[in-house]
Amino acid sequence: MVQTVDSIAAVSDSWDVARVRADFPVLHQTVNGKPLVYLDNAASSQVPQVVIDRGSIYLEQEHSNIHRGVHYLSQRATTAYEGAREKVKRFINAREARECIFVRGATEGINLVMYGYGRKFIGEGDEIIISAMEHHANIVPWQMLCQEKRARLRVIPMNDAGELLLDEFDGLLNERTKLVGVVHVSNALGTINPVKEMIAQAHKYGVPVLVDGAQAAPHMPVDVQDLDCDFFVFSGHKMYAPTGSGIVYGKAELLEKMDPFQGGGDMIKTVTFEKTIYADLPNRLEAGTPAIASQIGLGAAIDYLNAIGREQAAAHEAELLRYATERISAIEGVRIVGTAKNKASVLSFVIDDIHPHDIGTILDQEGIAVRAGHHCAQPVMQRFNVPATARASFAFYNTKEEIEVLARTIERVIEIFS
Ligand code: 7TS
Repeated sequence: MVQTVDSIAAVSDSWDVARVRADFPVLHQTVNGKPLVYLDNAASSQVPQVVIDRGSIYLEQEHSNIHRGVHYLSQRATTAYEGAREKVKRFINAREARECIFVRGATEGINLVMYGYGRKFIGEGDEIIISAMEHHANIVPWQMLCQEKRARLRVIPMNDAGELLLDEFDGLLNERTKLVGVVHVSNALGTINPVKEMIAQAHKYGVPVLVDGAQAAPHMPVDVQDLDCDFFVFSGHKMYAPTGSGIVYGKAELLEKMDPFQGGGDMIKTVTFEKTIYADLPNRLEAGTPAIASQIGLGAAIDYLNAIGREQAAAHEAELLRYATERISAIEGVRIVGTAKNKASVLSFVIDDIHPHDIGTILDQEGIAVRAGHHCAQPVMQRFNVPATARASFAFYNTKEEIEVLARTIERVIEIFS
């Protein structure tokens, strides 16, 4: 039977992790003969049945192109797609749905802002500020822009715990600063940055701020009006939706000033060989046929998160992080990378004399999925003087028992190598 969000009872006071796990078919399998322990949620989280079913409904009953058909199926697909945009609007508390632009993910979102806003409003001698803990997705596009425009990239440093130095940030802001790009939650360290304060700091200089919310949107309530951010991007596949879904939120007045990222169908009012008049928001920034099924899935994932209770989910994840930090940092030879006071859902660690890839491989043999590598944040690795880390990242469906399995397997890894 097809599951709908209405059929999911809200999980109340105490977090019923077994109940929530039952919603995720992928979790119930063995890997290398062991029950899967999925702790790579920062790379991609799993998809609940209700989201899978919503995708199937689209493919079985609604599949057609949006915005252009007068026929029944196209109207149903358009209603579902635009309905998903409304859900996103409420999810991040945007003022208007047209401020939510569908993209393939955070990377495409940041590139959209770079092309549409950066290339138009940032020039020679201007400065862009990012932080020392950005994912490559929030570094490379700005480097490309700086190279093209002869602008300068400046970097907010961090301390040994992985916390940004806000006094240094203040010192970097000046009349040449044209944009700040900062990650809300670091994927490599787990640090939750005080983005609201940073945005207020930047706004004193009239500088717009892009927040990379790829690791924040799945784990904490986000209110773009309260943050007063100018742009906010996230990926659906890290928040229980399919790959190919994601959002750039932008304040309407900024999105309206931007050049289109791509030209093509669905983003125009009229086209002649002499001139094209672009469509209004959001269409002018969404050229071509989008990932309709994926974005509808994002809408269903938002419904799911609302149904299970985002705050209780976040509280459970905070407890998992607390428990994992205490248990794993107590193992001799393990060092946690990223010890900020304010952290979310990510535990990066290294073990003396054992390469993280070896740790990841042995954990995999035991059915445990973690990520080992630089996490697309090589400057973070350089800052902490490690080639890579092993990273366990938690979702609300993980359990303390899984963390115990992880901890015991880490102890075995150390034994094997000693
Ligand atoms: N920003 C942050 C903070 C991220 O963690 C990621 C992906 C991205 C941007 C890019 O997102 P995408 O969906 O466009 O690829 N981070 C990770 C990770 O930590 N492991 O795999 C992907």
